[in-house]
Amino acid sequence: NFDKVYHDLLERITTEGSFKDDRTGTGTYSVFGHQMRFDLTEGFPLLTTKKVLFKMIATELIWFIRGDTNIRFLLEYDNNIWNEWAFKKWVESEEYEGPDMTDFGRRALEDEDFNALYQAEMKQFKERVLGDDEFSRMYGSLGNVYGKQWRDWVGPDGESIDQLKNVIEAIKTNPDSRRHIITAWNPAEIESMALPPCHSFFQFYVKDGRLSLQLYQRSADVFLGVPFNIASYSLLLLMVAKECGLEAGDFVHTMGDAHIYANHLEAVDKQLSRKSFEPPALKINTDASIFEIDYEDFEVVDYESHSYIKAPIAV
Ligand code: UFP
Repeated sequence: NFDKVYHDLLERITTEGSFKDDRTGTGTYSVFGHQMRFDLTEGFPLLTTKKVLFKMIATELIWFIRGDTNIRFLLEYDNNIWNEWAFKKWVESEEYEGPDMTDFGRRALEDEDFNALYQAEMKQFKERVLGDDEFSRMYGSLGNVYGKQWRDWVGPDGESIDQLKNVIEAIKTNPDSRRHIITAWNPAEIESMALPPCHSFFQFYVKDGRLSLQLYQRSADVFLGVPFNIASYSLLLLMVAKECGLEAGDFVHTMGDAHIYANHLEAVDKQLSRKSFEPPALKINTDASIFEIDYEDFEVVDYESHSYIKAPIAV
């Protein structure tokens, strides 16, 4: 049961986790080192004890696969998950002349008047990224985040390395290899990223016609981020398996700092009190290559879930 694997992690952190300060100033309960395993022959691990928005996950993954690092593509699908990071770069830039947005994440939660101001500023920002090419190039871009590293890692002589393409080729021609690795953690470019990669490094493994994938996630916001990360990498595994003519096996999710933000504890209790449903299935209705699959080609079949649970994101 996929939900149980996740609930076990929530329970482990709420019982064993120790309080730890963090970069955002929110405070977390945290454990170091945890592993979950999802057998994709049993279904698609979209959690059912709260509603998880598949569209956000799928459009973000397609964005990574295409090597895109500008939030414009996401905004075109009404996907707002990366907005805060781009917005942060904008309001901290020389060019920004609007009201002071320092610490906007926390202040928007605490101060209604400020929140109204922030919402208006964010709305304008999104409109400009969507409508103004020059502005979008400057401020819609998140720097050298996942898509860039997966598809266009720049080597020591300026050459471009397409990790995703290389790994797919290697899985096809040399399935037993122990080097099927993609890394987004590029130490030379951490400075130029809006957010250093959380899901940093992953490896594929082929056995008996099945492809498995293990992810190392250095930092895991277990309530808000992890349900997305599970579905995202499971979807990637399904896509790569299809591309290579293999069945999908296990998604293995290994975490470093696995934490629950102090202001998510109530939401966690609520989710833990819910009973799970059967997991949905995921269909890819196209024979297009992994590099051309569109959001519209995916179909989530029989997804029954409890309602969405809202919780503040720590920026
Ligand atoms: N985070 C996730 N998953 C993601 C993502 C971010 O859990 O896919 F992009 C969380 C982890 C952490 C915060 O709470 O975002 C990043 O902060 P830091 O860089 O300080 O670890």
